[in-house]
Amino acid sequence: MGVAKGDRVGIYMPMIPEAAVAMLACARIGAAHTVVFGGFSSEALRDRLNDAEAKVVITADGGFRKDKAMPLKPAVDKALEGNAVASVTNVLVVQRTKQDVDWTEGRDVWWHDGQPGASTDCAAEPMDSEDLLFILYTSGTTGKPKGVVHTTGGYNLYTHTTFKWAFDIKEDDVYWCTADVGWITGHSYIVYGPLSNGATSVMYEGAPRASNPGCFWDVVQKYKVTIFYTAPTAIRAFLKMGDQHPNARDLSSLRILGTVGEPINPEAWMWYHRVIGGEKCPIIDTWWQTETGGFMITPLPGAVATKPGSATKPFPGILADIVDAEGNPVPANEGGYLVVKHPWPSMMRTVYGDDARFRRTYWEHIPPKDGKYVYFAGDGARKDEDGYFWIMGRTDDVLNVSGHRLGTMEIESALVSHPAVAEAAVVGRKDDLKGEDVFAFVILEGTHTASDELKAELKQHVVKEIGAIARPGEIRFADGLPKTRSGKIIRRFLRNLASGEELVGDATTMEDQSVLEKLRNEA
Ligand code: 7RM
Repeated sequence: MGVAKGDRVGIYMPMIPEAAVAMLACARIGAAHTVVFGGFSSEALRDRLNDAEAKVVITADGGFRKDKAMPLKPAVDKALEGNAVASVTNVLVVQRTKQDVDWTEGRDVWWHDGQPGASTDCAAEPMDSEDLLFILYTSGTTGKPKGVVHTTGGYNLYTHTTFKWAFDIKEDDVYWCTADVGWITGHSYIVYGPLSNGATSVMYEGAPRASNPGCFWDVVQKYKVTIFYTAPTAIRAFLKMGDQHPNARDLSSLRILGTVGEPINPEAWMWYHRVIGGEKCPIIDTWWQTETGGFMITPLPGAVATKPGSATKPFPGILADIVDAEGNPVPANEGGYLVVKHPWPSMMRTVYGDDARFRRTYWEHIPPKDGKYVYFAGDGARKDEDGYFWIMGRTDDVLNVSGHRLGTMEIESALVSHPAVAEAAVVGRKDDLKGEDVFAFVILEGTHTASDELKAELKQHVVKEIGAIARPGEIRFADGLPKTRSGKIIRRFLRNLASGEELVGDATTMEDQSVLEKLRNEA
């Protein structure tokens, strides 16, 4: 298809081995992949393909998701409709579900038609260590996702080393990470880290669900998984489903457990340790980000004593600290901003096509000290008297729903793109299962009236614009939003209202005091 070094390739696939094959095929010929999570909508896919100016899209007819065959190819067709992504010349399609698909002659190619006759030899393209390896889009504080840029040498070095040390990988281990390849965890700890170590790795196209509450434990038993890496939201879901499911399986092969994506509550940690790990497996709570490429704060199993709920200490070579808004280190047990004070191999290099945004977002939030800039992660945290890090969550307008990052602005722009919506403000509300749930305050355009039907329609609209992961759990119609005199929405109050708490803080800076009363009465 003429893809060469420096080109970009979009990947929109289910969790099948061909997804990893596609990523590594790009890497081998020097093309950058940009994987878009299969749960994202055609609109979200179109924006990312356009931003990356992808030349080819690799997809599948569909994939299996929670007992259903979910179509993927139609979303690609829709994203590309009317030449909406002018850079795309071809679509390569893996047959997975055998669903009917529309076909654009000359553009679309079946994987199984393209493969026969192709040479099995393909020399690796020589790359500079700083050449682009991939772009992965992630949510930030504006409506437009950031294309996080990772490069060849540093990223591979760091994912290789962190995987080797934090999972203590051995020749006969069977490792399983339950993430999707559409997220950074799938990139670093399903594809690059494990495979560069020659690890035996399980890839699973499935998700915990009520219809099959033992599915994960069946996989562990069947393949004698020794190292298991998942997210707190999944652990909480299993905890709720009951001990009988894991107890009915042989999980004795497990020796190390890991978690990632959000802070793990001590209750879930203890359950994971007791019921899944049989009280014999160390748990590595790994704090890191799309931007950091690999683990930043994590215990090394057996070497660093754990505390339930703490990611413990920085990985060797990582200089992390907690500082105040001026960049001064804060005393033990005081909350502050989590920063990294020294470069590391797999740090993101820039926001694709937007160096200014890279500088602004990560390097200018905390002022430099003695001319030294620090990397600001967007998280709040504290360090205890033993130097252990406790991550407290995002300090910016980023939500963490079931371990998935979503920008409040992204969801707000999706809502406002509906003709009935004049203004929207989105906040997170604490949720036992998902960690956080999307709560939207919506002001309607004059001619539209509030109704349950409209609420349902708006939720569906967000699903269409972004994807099911962004569907608001609750929408509340409002006449006005709490704003400062300069017009900034006071999100703190909205968060209080969403969770039914008392308002915290000073309301006197508000322009219109009656707004809050009204919002409270709506509940
Ligand atoms: C790997 C990943 C990053 C954000 C990050 C945090 C949160 C991730 C942990 C965590 C507490 C953890 N990349 N986060 N891991 N919070 N403890 N072990 O999730 O780019 O999608 O999200 O996730 O807020 O900034 S991500």
